[in-house]
Amino acid sequence: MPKARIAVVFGSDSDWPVMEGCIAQLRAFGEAPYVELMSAHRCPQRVHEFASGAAADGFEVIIAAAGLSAALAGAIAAQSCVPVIGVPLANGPLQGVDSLLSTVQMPPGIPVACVGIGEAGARNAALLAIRILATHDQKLAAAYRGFQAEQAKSIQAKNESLMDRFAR
Ligand code: RP5
Repeated sequence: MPKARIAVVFGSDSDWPVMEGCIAQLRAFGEAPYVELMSAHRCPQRVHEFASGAAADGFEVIIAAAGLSAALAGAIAAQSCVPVIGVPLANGPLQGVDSLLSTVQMPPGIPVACVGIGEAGARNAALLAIRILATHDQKLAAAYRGFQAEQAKSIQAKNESLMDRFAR
């Protein structure tokens, strides 16, 4: 089995219903990610081990998702040179605004690429990871162009149907 190039980590099993979509999107491009539950606050030692070994372990992109006071993406970025995509999750009374700000407001010198809150963000994180790998993987780049063409076709079809109903 080829080694995973992408790692998807998240803070709790309660994050799974959203992160399932991220993993499905990666698999749609033939990428089988490494997946692990880890928490910056609840198991910081494991996060340290994972982040400090991530480059040597062959990971090219890390997707890190968490809710509430979301420190996971930042904690990993602080201890690794692998690009980190943070996914803020809406797992609390502030509906993800807390995790969005925690993930996106990194201090200078520790970059995290933060996507939007929740399901759309989780899916975009997968697509961004694919784009990063596609910079040096021609097959993946071609698959991504196919995905974009399909997306454009679907919008065109929806527009046609709208025109049929309202504008013609
Ligand atoms: C965060 O706290 C997790 O990422 C999760 O979104 C949130 C709640 O975790 P649980 O209490 O459901 O385990 O660290």
